[in-house]
Amino acid sequence: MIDLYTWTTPNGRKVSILLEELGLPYTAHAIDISKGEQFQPDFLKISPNNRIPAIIDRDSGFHLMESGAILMYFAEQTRKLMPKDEHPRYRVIEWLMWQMGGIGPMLGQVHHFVKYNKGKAPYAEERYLKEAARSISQREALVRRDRAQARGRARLSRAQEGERNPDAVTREQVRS
Ligand SMILES: N[C@@H](CCC(=O)N[C@@H](CS)C(=O)NCC(=O)O)C(=O)O
Repeated sequence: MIDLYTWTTPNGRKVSILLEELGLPYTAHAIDISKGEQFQPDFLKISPNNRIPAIIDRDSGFHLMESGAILMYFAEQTRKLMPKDEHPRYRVIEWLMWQMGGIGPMLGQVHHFVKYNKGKAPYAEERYLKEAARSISQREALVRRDRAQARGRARLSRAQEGERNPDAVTREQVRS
């Protein structure tokens, strides 16, 4: 059984989505960060950086903070969503690092300066809006790259299958 300490924010939802996707049973505990519950001594024992999300894996007693580390922990534990082969595995890690260190924090800053800042900070608003927009268009380019690579791999494996078993694969299938 897993205890998930979380709140209704993007970093919290990342872990809920993963646990649902993997079908793992868990109990969610609300840590209301708008009321400062992230500073409660019991929560700080599992998340010393006073941030949600955090988990306790009750089977082993192991606790973990940082959404990216939690995603990797359950993906590796269940052997799902994390490929074993080196290159596809690092492609997954590349996307995860890009989310954790790139677009995630940028969108967080946009939210902070554009929505929550009571004053006005034109320099910060422009900087983070620009960087968030750049990251989103970069994402489109990365998706196109990964799709092209996946098509290339599929074409290669159809060609190899064609060599092994010429009757099974047509020339059109290999080219498509
Ligand atoms: N890098 C951390 C960031 C976590 C984070 O920023 N959590 C925010 C909510 S999304 C939080 O707990 N904020 C409470 C605070 O700043 O005191 C992760 O990915 O888990």
